[in-house]
Amino acid sequence: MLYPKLNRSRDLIDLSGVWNFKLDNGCGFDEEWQNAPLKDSQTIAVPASFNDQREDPAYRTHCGWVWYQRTLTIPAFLAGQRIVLRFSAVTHFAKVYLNGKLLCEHRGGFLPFEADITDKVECGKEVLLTIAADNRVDRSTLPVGNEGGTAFFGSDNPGIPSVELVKSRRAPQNLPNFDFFNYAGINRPVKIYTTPAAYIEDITLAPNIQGKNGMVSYSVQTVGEGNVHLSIHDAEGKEVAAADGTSGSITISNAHLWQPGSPYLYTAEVTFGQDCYSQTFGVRTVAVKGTQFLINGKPFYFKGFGKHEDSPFHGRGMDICLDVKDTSLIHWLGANSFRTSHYPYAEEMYDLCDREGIVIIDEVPAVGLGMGSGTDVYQAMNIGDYHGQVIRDMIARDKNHPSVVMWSIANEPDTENFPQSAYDYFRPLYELAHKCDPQNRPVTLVCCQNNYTKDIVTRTMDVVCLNRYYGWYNLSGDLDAACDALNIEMDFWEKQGKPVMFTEYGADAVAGIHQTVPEMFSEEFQMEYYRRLNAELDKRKFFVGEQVWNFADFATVQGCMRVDGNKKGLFTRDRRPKLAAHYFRRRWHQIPDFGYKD
Ligand code: BDP
Repeated sequence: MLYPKLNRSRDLIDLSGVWNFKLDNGCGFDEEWQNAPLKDSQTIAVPASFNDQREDPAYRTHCGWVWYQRTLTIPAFLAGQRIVLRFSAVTHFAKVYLNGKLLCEHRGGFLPFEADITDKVECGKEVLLTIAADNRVDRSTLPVGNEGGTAFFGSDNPGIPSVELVKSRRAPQNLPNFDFFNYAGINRPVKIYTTPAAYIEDITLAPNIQGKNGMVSYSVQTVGEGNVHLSIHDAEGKEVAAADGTSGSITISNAHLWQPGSPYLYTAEVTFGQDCYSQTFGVRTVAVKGTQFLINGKPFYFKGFGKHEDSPFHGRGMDICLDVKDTSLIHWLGANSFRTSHYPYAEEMYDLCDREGIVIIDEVPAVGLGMGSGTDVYQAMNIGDYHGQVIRDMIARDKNHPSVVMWSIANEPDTENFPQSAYDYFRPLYELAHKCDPQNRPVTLVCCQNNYTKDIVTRTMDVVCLNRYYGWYNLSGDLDAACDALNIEMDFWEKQGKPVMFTEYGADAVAGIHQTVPEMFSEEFQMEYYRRLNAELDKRKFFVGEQVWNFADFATVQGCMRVDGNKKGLFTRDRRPKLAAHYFRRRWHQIPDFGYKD
């Protein structure tokens, strides 16, 4: 799916701003709120999560539908163009109405969807746009909610009659089976774009390297009559290759490669009849060979983190200034990568990373699948087809980004209690991800700390990605024991003959708590934890990356294990460095992107 752009054949209207908003207490659809201006509405910023924008506690605890509304007029001079309404993400389920009529629906809160409104609007005439968004998470959504149970890190001791009774009487609640606040609403931009009647629908570019040249397979999907012309421009705007036709292969002589730290971008200028579109791409390859992760044929070492889209006031709302700031901090640290834990991020971040030379592990919102449920979720939940659809949609959206080097098809599913069920569930999804990707990038699944000897899924991935909390959730505070246990597990992985990396490891540190003798929750302990574990990881040749948990402190659901959110950040939520950030800055500037373990 193409990102909406303004160019000589396409107009672009951004609907960001202050909209009307109302929480639905259960009667919105009966009263048909979509038909008329919302009564007693409140103002709300779009894009942004609604949850932290007002002091009403219901904005944090609401469970169900919310309504957004505004009027708009498509300019009269756009008559004759094809007009498309596009949502970059509405969390988690959306119904879109134009003048009260249902235009489209979309399931899933982290990927774009759009609707052709050419025949639904009269240019020059005002229309009423209403979006109903549902923030509920349950066993049919990704991420997964734990209806009837408790939220992640919530706790209710079973068997206490008063507690059980109150729970059964309580109004439905969102009980996320994941450790980040369930920020919802119109989290990403809403835009209108136009194209000529015959238009370019999609562009796919798959680069390869042959000697000094770049070989780019391309295909252009079009609708209507016309001829496709493709012209490749270098970073200075000079044409370096050209071709005609909807698909083929094109050679760039003496190609500049895209690589972390040195992000050279080419642009494919595609024309089709009256339409045109510029798609940037990089010439680079990604492969797994033995225990190495290769970018452009060279062994790459991941230095970075799991992140979240999370910030004060905006919640999970797209914040381009924050994205730029975060990429600056990534460079400041000497890091080179992050994982889009635990959902695909806003498209703008991938563009930025293409330009900044930062590597991304791109993850679907499949988090919370089964952990702690005690039942075989793979049999009980009918979610596999939808999970597959989300993988398809994410790859369709992000396939051209050189920054994306690996797909993650889940975070911490239950792979231990029902190993065969888990394998039967994930194997087809793993194969699907490979099949959908024109660049055939490595595919992984991020595994929870578990009995790794029973887990038969993680070891079948292209890269073994481990979340490990030795010294924190296990062997708490005892770093000697943590290092011992880590080494025992690493001996196991060494025998599997795969590249292994940490996609999470970490310790909470409350900024400002200092100790001469480091204990848990102090900044010193967090730093010491990393220093001790890294010393062990450095001894392992097959170990290809350290992604810490987390880049910055972030908001979570309330719970007795969380004090004002998750405090495992190297930075505070407002991006002030903790001691561990300074430690990693010293460490990572000394670790090269390539050839660290040679
Ligand atoms: C892992 C999860 C991550 C949590 C983290 C933690 O993948 O989402 O935030 O642990 O507990 O279980 O800090």
